[in-house]
Amino acid sequence: MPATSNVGVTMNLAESVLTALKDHGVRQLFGIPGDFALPFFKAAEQAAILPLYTLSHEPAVGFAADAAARALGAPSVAVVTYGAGALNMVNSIASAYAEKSPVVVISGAPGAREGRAGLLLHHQVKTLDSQFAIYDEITCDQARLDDLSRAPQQIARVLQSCIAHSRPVYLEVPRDLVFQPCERVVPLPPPELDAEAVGACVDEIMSRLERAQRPALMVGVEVRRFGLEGRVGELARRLHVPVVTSFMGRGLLARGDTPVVGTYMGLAGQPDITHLVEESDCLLLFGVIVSDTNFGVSERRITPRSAISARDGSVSMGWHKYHNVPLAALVDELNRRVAARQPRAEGIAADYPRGLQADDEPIAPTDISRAVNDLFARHGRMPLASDMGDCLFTALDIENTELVAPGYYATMGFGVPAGLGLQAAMGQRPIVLVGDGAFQMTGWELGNCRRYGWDPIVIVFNNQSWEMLRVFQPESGFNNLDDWHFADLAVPLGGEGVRVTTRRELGEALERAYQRTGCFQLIEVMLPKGAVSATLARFVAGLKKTH
Ligand code: TPW
Ligand code: MG
Repeated sequence: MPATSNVGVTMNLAESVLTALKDHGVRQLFGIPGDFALPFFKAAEQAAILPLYTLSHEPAVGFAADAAARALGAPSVAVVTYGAGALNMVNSIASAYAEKSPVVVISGAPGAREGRAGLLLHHQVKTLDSQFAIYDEITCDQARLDDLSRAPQQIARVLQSCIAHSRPVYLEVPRDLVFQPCERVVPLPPPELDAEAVGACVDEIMSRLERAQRPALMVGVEVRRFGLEGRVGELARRLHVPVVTSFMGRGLLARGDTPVVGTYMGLAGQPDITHLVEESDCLLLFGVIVSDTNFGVSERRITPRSAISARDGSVSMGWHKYHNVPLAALVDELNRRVAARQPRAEGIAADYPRGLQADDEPIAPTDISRAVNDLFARHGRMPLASDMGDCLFTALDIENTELVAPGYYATMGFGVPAGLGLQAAMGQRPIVLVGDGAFQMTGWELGNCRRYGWDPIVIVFNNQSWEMLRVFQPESGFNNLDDWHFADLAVPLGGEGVRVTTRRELGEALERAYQRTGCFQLIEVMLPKGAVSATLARFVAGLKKTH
């Protein structure tokens, strides 16, 4: 190490990491400590550079950080201990990777000398590198901060990758270096643009658009991840094209003034929206993850001949590809070339159920969307966090509002912790939609609301069943679940709960939950067996056909 490298040092390694995180847009930390991470947690608490929220189980830590990152369009952090902690979080980070959410994983690790002692350490799997290798597979950049002179550059590189790719990254912090002196991280400039590639690509898009009779724009998750909603909305108005979201992109542009026709769901969706997309002769796909859940249910699929797909830093058009054209650069150049025009009146509009009957009939999933739409009409929209299961398909029948959901990777257990992450990040009260099966996985995390003052409204779809699986395979008895009486758990966990079985009770419970702030409100909605949303039934039928 050159003798001068630490001149002017005023911080330790943990402070260097935390300051860099803040400089890169991070607003909070979620975590669970363990002995390998105790020094880092101590440093984080002492330095108070970012607020720290501890939860109960690592999958929830990953989901909460993921949701916060999605909501803010900026990296968010999950801090865990080595082995048992970090490996417990693998599924959540895999999900964030698949769905392009910029989560920074910070794991404590054995100290530099501990590894050399020749003894097996607790929490060690095969070798001391096993965890790094596992995380290599589910993050886009990694570093082990075991050399204080290199650490600042490594941190800068890893955080730049996190933002540039909008994917998770991994930092391993040896516990004996946490309080060692380290220089401040100097953020790297964004990667350089190839202006010629962008120009050529936009030339070709413009000439295709000029020839097109029925252009359309589908927006996907990257539009939010790269903070482009305003600029893409502006472009849609200039181009005069109708805008739909992908399944994963549901909730995009909800904050702006560009009208969104609805969400493309192929066979499972509203037919006029499906036709608008599939009959387009110039379909712009901006940041859309091409997956079976986004496209597998399509009637005719989307053909490369008519689609222009911009994602992962490149643009595919017809059968060729422009590399090095990030979505932001593409949108900016298009906005520069297209003159402003009046917004287009599309004639198609998503049809959301409204007007819940206050009667004694049993509740169907659509009644839940009806009740939420009515609530929004009375009091304004709220952000939503949804789990996987019929609750997600029901969410599609709720007005276009901020939504975080695992629409592509489709992991269960996301809903409740994501709701906590949303509230921590946005400071706004969310509604959580979650099935009984998923609530069994991570519902306990609600017990963390009281000490942080979070007060989400949680709607549990209790059909005493893994109902989505039953739709796939009706003959199997293992999809029956027991009745756990979730509403009765609310008080001991620090909230309030009510079980509802009729539409009147549902409407009243939701209004009451809205009025009662300051602690979480759990509404356990009892659904008759077999009552599924029409969208789920069509979605599963569509997926089954493609298998
Ligand atoms: C972590 C597989 C997909 S949907 C489903 C399972 C088990 C049933 C969900 O039951 P729930 O909702 O929550 O009661 P509903 O509406 O269907 O009744 N493990 C994980 N993720 C997934 N996706 C599964 C298993 C699955
Ligand atoms: Mg269920």
